[in-house]
Amino acid sequence: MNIRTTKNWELPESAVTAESIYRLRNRRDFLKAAGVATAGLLMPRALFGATGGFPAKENPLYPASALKPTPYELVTSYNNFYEFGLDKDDPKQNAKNWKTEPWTVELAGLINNSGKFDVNDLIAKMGGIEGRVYRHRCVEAWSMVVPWDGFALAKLVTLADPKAEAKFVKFTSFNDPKNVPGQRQPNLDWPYVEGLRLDEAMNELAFIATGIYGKALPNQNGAPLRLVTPWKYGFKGIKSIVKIEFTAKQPANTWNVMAANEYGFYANVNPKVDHPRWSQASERIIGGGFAGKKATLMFNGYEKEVAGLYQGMNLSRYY
Ligand SMILES: Nc1nc2c(c(=O)[nH]1)N[C@H]1C(S)=C(S)[C@@H](COP(=O)(O)O)O[C@H]1N2
Ligand SMILES: [Mo]
Repeated sequence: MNIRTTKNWELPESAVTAESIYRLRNRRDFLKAAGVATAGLLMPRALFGATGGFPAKENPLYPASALKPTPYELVTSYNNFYEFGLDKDDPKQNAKNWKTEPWTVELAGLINNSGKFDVNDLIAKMGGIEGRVYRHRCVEAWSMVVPWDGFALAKLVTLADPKAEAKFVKFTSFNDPKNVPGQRQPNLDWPYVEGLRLDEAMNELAFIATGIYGKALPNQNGAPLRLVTPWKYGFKGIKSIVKIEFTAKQPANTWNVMAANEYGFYANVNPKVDHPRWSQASERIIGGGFAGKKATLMFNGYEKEVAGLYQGMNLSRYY
């Protein structure tokens, strides 16, 4: 983000697939895959709902009818994932053959139920997955709308069963420099880490995504599971999580370590608190063309759900 500017913040119109076309094609792919499966060939497990819980039922509180999702092609080709390169189209290319199955997530720290969980077992323990369409606002002043699949982070916190001393949740991404080219570069401190206050983690909006558009997360979007906190800037949404730890003290977060005057711990979307090098008052809508700009909303439009978490806090100081 403060390393260099991206060379292509917009893709050519030809790269955009209308959502209706996407849906049709997706259904056809699915039927084709199901046919192949009965023939006994090996297919990704997540396609069948045998694991992963697909297809997910849309949560009526966050429906696609309220926010128009950004086309699948853009959500999966315009990415920030510095482990796989600095340009927006690098992760799709460079993460293509990276192995994310099987995958284990460790629950640790100040909890009663610590241990290592296979991601598919974890999803089953969560009671499966649901669909939620959320706004996504990057600190770089662009935005998308993403139809996620996954489960409420609050459910995972409940499973972990925090002790009274636990006040924060720390998330850690994988460390795999052998297979991940960006981790052989010192662009950021690896592994990528993030954190939330425990009450933020318990908020109804905080979500662990395991899919988008009704199928498993592509690697470039943080397979097999990543955090989604739609009222915060995108960098809080740590990808490809291997460890979730409950702590008494506020954990470090990677972009804050990189440039503390530019990226805070809270990272709440706030049109009135500018980044030192650019305004946060408005945002470019990815896929919106030249006219695609809009005013940024307080807490990214989720004020009703989260404002109570920050009552009495100075949001310019705690940016
Ligand atoms: N591990 C890891 N997680 C990460 C990042 C990263 O570089 N590495 N980038 C963050 C940023 S800045 C954003 S905007 C979102 C982008 O998510 P998306 O590519 O699915 O839109 O992922 C976040 N999570
Ligand atoms: Mo971001």
